[in-house]
Amino acid sequence: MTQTRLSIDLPASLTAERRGDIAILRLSRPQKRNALDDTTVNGIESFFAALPDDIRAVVLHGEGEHFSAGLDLGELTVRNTVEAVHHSRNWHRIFDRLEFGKVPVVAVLHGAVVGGGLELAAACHIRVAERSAYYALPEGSRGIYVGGGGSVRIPRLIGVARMMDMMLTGRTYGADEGLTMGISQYLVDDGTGLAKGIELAQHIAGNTPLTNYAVMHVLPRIADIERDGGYLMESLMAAIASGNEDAQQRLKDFLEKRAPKALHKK
Ligand code: 1HE
Repeated sequence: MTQTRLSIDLPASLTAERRGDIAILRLSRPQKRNALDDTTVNGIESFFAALPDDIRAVVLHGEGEHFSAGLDLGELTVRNTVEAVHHSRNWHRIFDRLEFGKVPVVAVLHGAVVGGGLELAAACHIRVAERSAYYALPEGSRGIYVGGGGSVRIPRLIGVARMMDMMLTGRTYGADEGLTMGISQYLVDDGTGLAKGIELAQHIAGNTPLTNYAVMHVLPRIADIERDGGYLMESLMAAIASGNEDAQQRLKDFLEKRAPKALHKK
C-alpha cells in the first residue's frame, strides 16, 4: 500500500502518514522517550481536527524504545495550581476528541506505557501490545496524580483495585499480564506491533462508517447508563444501522453467499 505524507501541520514531535484509507500517527520524540509536552498533546488535537474525511481508521504508535514516558515532567515544575487544572482539562478535551472522534484509533504499545502514556493509550479503541510493553502509574511516587482522564478510563479496563495498587505501590504490569487484565486486546512479538495495528485498522476501515460510529459512541455510553435506557438506545441504534443502504447490501451479499462467514481462525 502506498505511503504518503498527510498534509497536516504538526509539531516536530509528531509525524503522520497515510496508507490508503488509514492514517498513522507517530509520537516522534524518542530522545525524551515520547514524553507528552503541551506542544505534542495540542498537536494530537490538530491531527484529529484536520483528519481528511476519507480516512477510516487511525493507528497511533511511538518512535524509539518506548511508546510514551507520560507527562513531560519538566513542564510540570513551572505550573501553579490553577494552570495545572487547566492543563489537565486540556488533556481531557483532547483525549475525548480522540475517543469520541470520527474514526476508531488502534494504539500500538511497546516499552514504557506509563503515566500519561497509559492514559493516552486508554483513550484509544483497540490496544495492541508488543512483548516489551509494560504499564506503570508513577504519579503515586512522584507526588502527583493522573490528569489525562486516567481515573475515568483505566478502572474501566482493569478495575479500581488494580489502579489503586499501581498508584500506591508503584506496581508495574508486563505485556502478558496487561493482556489478561484487559489493558491490551492483542499481544504480539516485538517489532510486529505496527503491522498488526495496520492489519486491524484495515479491517475496521472495511466496516460501515455507521457501525464504527455506533461502536465508538453508543456502546461506551450504554455501558455508563442504566439498563432500560441502554436497551432503548441499543434498539434505536440497531434500527438505524440495519436500515442503512450499506448494511442492506452487506446482508444481501451474505444471503447470496458473497460475504465472508464469521469463522474462528486459529
Ligand atoms: C523525560 C520523561 C518525562 C524521560 N518527562 N522528560 N512519567 C514518569 O514518571 C516516567 C519518567 N521516565 C522514566 O522513568 C524513564 O525515562 C523511562 C523508564 C521511561 C525510560 O528510561 P530510559 O533509561 O530509557 O531513558 P532516560 O535516560 O530516563 O530518559 C531519556 C531522556 O528523556 C532524559 O532526558 P535527557 O535530557 O537527560 O536526555 C529524561 O529526562 C527524559 N525523560 N521521561 C520529561 N516523563 C496528565 S497527567 C499525567 C501524569 C504523568 O504522566 S506522571 C508520569 C510521568
